[in-house]
Amino acid sequence: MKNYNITTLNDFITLKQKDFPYAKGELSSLLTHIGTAAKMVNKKINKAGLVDIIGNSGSVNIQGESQQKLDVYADEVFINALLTSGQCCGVATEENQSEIVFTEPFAQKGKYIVCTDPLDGSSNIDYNVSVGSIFSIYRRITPRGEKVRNEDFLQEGSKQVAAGYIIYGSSTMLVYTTGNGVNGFTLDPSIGEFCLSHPEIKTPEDGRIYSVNEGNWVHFPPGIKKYVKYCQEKDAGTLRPYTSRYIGSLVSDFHRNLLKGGIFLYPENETAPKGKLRIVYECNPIAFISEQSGGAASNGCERILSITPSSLHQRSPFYAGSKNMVKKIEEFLSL
Ligand code: P6P
Repeated sequence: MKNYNITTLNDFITLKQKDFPYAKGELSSLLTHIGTAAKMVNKKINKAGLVDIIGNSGSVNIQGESQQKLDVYADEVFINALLTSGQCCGVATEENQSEIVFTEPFAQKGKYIVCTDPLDGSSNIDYNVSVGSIFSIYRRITPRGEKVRNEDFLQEGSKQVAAGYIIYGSSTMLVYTTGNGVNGFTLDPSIGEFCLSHPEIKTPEDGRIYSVNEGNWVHFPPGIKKYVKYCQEKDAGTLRPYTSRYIGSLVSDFHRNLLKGGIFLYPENETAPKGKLRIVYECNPIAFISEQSGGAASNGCERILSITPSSLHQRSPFYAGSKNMVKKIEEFLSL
């Protein structure tokens, strides 16, 4: 008898809920709704180019970046799914200046807040380059039943209860952690389910890939210039010279390195003096995944998850991936 044992995302979420004796299914319900939103966004992305959904929407987000139509769509889909779950009392997203405060009484009772980049790398969509959605979940710190407040979204990254991303690539995958390891699910379009395909992902402690936009070379800090040169030198005793791989889409670059081993770098530079990536909905969730898979994530001198952000869209230099490669960057930056 052929073994058809498929573990869907919802099966897995329910199964893993048993790891938390006090769990009442609230986080499970929230994660399930995120999975549904991911399927809806995936459906639209797969049609991009065939229907009038690519291109920019003519509006700009709070970053001053022109919003792609899919950015706006993804933002609306995730916000609506989080509201509908009844477990989330508010959302911080890349597309909105301030946090979205849910005013519906059922939502204000929600135990969790979510920070999300609903469609990261969206400038790549028109050229059919993989993009992703990123999410980060915290328990609220303000009393349930009240309106969520800004401080709920500015917690230290180590307080995350769950984090994950969806990568809309050659296949669509959802990768997430609740603090007990990292698991990956691949969408089977024929049954419309995310199915467990990458159980207990462990990232190699060393890798042969470095991912950085070398076009910013002139602006790199001296320690990063030295590290990139170090990656390119031949050294029989190590894996060097490394291979350079950079897609310009955080989720895609990080996901490849997570599975194969490698390091992603986004240093500060002249155009982005504090770095480009945002702590709350890019660095923290990716850092949580990285650490939970045995990797590391740093701003060059401290653990990303130890930072307490002071604003929703605060940026940071960001180095994430194989543990020994992150350590090496910190060494070069300390010289
Ligand atoms: P650059 C996409 O716009 C993004 O936010 C990340 O997905 C990606 O890693 C980075 O910016 C790419 O930035 O400056 O190299 O184009």
